[in-house]
Amino acid sequence: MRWSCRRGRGLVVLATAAVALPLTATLSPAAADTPAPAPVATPAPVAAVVPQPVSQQALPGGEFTLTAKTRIAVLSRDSAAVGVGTYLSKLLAPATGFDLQVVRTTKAPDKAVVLDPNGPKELGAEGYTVSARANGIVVTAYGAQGLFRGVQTLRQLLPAAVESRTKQSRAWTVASTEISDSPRYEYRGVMLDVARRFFPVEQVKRYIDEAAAYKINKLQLHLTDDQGWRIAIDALPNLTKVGASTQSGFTGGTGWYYTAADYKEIVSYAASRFMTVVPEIDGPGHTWAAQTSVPELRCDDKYARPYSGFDVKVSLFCLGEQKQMDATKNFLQTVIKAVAELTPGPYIHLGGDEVPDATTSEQYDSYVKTVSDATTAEKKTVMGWHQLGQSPLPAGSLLQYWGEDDDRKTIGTAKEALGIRHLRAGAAQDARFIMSPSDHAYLDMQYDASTPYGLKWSGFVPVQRSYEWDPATVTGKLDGTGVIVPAQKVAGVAAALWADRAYEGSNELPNAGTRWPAPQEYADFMSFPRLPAIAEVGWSPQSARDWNGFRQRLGLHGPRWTAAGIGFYPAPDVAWAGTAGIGLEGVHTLTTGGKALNVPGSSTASGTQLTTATADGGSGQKWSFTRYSDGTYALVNQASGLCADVNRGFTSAGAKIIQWTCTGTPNQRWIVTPVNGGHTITSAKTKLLLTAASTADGALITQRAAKGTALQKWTVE
Ligand code: TNX
Repeated sequence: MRWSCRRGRGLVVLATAAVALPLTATLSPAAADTPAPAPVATPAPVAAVVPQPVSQQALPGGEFTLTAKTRIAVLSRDSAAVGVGTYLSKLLAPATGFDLQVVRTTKAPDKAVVLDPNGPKELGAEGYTVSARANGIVVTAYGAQGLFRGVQTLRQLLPAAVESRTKQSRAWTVASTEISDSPRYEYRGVMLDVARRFFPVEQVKRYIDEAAAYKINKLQLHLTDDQGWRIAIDALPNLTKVGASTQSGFTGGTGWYYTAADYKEIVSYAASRFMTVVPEIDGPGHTWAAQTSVPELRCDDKYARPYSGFDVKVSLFCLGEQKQMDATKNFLQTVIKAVAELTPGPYIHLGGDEVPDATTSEQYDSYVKTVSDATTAEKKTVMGWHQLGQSPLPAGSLLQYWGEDDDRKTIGTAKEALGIRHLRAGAAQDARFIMSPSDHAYLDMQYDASTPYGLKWSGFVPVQRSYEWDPATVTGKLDGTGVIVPAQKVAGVAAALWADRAYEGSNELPNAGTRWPAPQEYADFMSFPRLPAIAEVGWSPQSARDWNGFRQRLGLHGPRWTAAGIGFYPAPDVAWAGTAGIGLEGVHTLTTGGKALNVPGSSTASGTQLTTATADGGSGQKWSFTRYSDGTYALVNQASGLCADVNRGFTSAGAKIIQWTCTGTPNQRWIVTPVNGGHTITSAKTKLLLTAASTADGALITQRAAKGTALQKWTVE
């Protein structure tokens, strides 16, 4: 007896289950202009596993309780399988405070967590079963990789607090359940744009862990672009001396690249999470950084000046002159050889996207031939953006499709988009494909108007959009017909976190006051909850996926991310569990500079300017946050019932913040953004920040341009 989710009428459908499971209610979407009520989620009947397993059955019977004495028993001498046991023990240690012993044995002991890699071959490399009963848990797979995937599921069967990095005093129980699972697609990737924004090794490792928890198994590193070259190549020291000295918005760096040792460390850390690193060396466009370092690549033979800007299509190698073609060939052979030697995985991604419009097809073809020859010479598989499909490719190449609905709409018409024609040309060469449609899988697209970072050229991508698509039909027309890439040629999916606009206020170019979050902070906010959504698109059978079930299962992961310290976006379309994931809905005290946001004298008069004052616990200092469907908040004072308001919607810096009858107009909508150790509170209308004049009692509140100062950082309690 199994339960499963089906598409249709938007309800979680429960088949006859062994125990009565509460049916989760469908929540109606909030009307656009009224504050959305705080979503109420029913507690999960069984643990909410993401990605959704192929089958999951709740069983009667008691719970298993993990204690300090529980052993992790690995039924194998295989070091990779034992390694998964050690990984699990270390994973559980911080929150439980247990140092669980890992034993190798041939017989499953009682009351243990048993890892058995000797399951049937039919499970495949990544399939597994989890059988949890009161007297023990058994994870079975065909090899270590499947065990690792099963361990990620087991982790989600434990209470959310297990993700905490500090010891939590509580019972560690797992309800009786039976799970059987294997992936839809072999390739489930995520790309980090370390070229536009350099991610230090530690932050890459952390991201690997976050992604591996959702069974992502490929990490594409976008290592080269106009704004930076990030991988050391011994024979070409300028690439890191000069080419790595810029990022989008930064100049003068000396260490913004991975040494060979750094890169190896990333590769081996990823491998320990059964994740393959796919290095990307982009060209023939996106190559300005290379041209700052190797003048022979340029028609004028001169070093290009380092570029730290925000544009695309700004560069091309000199393709046409024999002398430069020879230099380019040498360069590519050197680079590809060095990267191939450092990369145990089968793929090298050659980019191929966004060349300047004037590029001829002869130039493009000649580049693709040179670089793909260099790649196959190293016995690596050619991967590239779907534009690469326009040129002849080696057999078995893998193309990454990043088109959007607007391209798909042209399929079969007289004016097919160029991208669609390139896609067709790639499909005609029998290439396999990874699906990264920009309007579903690009993590740098803004969720909604409140998103402080990223772009929206492919439209807003709320969580629902990142979830509701099918890799098998995403290269067809919107009605699902006219599919260009046949289903059997779809190798998987990949999310892509571009980082050319990884700063606050990214709808405009940055200025001196712009806040640049740490790469990890940017990555967390843009990836969670969308990366888990894309992970499920790649893993779970299409028939087992439905948005209404997903938004409730996903909502139960908010507390996990909170416990793990992942700074996620509490997106309004997810049914967050309890209070943990629902953002800031509820009543809060706001403090800055040690003083509380205050209506002087708890006045109920409309037009009273807000101040900060010594905290007194009174209702004049209590603010109820009510979220609108666009992700902004109304801030309602609890003494007056009036809303925080930019006086008459003035757009000038220095305008007063007053209280006024709540109207829901943009000058009463506030974008509340987590910043290190606090929040900024930005007017949705004016994009200026709620700012206290000083730390004095009665300091006046106005709106000011973002300066990153302490009096613009609010603690929300
Ligand atoms: C397009 S689509 C790019 C990147 C940008 C990204 C920003 C593609 C393969 N390339 O160069 O960073 O848009 O959204």
